[in-house]
Amino acid sequence: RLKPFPKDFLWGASSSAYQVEGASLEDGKGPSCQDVKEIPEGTSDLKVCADQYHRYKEDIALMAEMGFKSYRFSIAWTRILPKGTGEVNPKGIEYYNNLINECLKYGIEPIITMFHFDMPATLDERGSWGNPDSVQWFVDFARILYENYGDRVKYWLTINEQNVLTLSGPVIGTLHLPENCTNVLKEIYQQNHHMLVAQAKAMVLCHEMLPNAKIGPAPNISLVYPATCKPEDVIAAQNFNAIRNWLYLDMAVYGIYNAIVWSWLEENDATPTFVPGDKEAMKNAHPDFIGFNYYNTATVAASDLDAAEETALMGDQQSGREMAGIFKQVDNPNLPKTEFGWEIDPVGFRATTREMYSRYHLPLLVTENGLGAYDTLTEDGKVHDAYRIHYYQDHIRQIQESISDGTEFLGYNPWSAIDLISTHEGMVKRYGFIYVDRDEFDLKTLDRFRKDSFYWYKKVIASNGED
Ligand code: BGP
Repeated sequence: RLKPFPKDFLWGASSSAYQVEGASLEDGKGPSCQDVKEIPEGTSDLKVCADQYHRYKEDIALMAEMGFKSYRFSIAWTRILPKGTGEVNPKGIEYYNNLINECLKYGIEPIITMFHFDMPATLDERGSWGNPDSVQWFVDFARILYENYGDRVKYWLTINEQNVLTLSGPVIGTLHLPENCTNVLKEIYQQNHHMLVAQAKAMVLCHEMLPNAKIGPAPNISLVYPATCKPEDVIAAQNFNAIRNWLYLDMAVYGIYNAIVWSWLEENDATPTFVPGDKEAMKNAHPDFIGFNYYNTATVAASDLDAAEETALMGDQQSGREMAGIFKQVDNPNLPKTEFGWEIDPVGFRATTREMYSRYHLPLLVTENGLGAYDTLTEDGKVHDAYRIHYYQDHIRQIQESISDGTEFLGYNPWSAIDLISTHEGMVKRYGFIYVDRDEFDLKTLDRFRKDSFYWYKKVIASNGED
């Protein structure tokens, strides 16, 4: 009954510049908000990471050995523009030219994320996404990327996990609240609005400058389940689905604000301010596909908190979130968890993609999915990560189920190609097919080792998903 994967399916994996590259202030790179933020206690800083900046040739060769058809990576804004705007750094342009060419040498399609959590520190000081000028900063940066790489790069992603930034931005170190902020919700959704407009304008510009390129958003989309079939819980699930997921895709695809979110913002005096040109940009922007990250679903019940207790800003992606009267996140008793407490829900992957395809009718490109775990390197240089193989088997199977249900997929680029620094947990939480020999604070050799999942994924790709 299962349909095969499409012939040109983009099997690959993902990374982001600030988590994988290292060389954080080398060859003219300016600091980003990630370089100046307070590093969570007990975790590594971002100076060396997996050192991909110096070892990209070896890394791409290993990806080619696995048979990758694509590699999704991000461009560090401050490598290209050390101060965020103004002068271009030729060394930065050169690095990504080399990286792109290295991919193409092996027939690996580069998929470029333009913004992955690393706002230039100088622009951060000027208010980051809270500054209305941030729209133009981003569009100017996008133009430079299109001019320099557009002749070879076909797939573009705008902003990684804009929805996670909006829900938890300060936790990741990317969004900030101004001092003495009186309406947190309004401030955060104004920043979100700037990102939405910046994304829309970057999509329009991409289509103008590069008629053959394809561009899409890259939010983190996870279907929200009601905790029970109590109608109040169903309403709570619809609320969180709108706030967490559909706000971003309704805007990216249809250029409209989701009605449930908009009236919630209105009730809280928190609707964003539009400037002339915003509406037109939103209406004129049409993504070619939906890029999305998926780790797990969320489950919610009705919230009986009153507004006085409300926290507009949420914790990290996994912890119990509550918005007074709107929803309350609860554990799903049917789902196992990873060693780091993240629920594992492959069937929810199928459900999420069916829902997305039904709402938006655009091909889906998985830009992240994966299992963070404590891996161990044996003395003879092996990593036995059967748990990761099982995780991937289950999720890939559900993509095939979803394709058989009638959805359309462009590719699968899980997190991550190679071990890198996690957003909260440093180096101990590993995701890669390729092991990097370093500890949290001891850089050791930084040598690369093939995990068991490396050999397994190679077979999956060679058989186009049949393994
Ligand atoms: C996504 C981010 C990635 C990545 C991944 C895993 O939200 O886009 O940058 O880090 O999650 O998260 P973590 O590193 O916290 O385990």
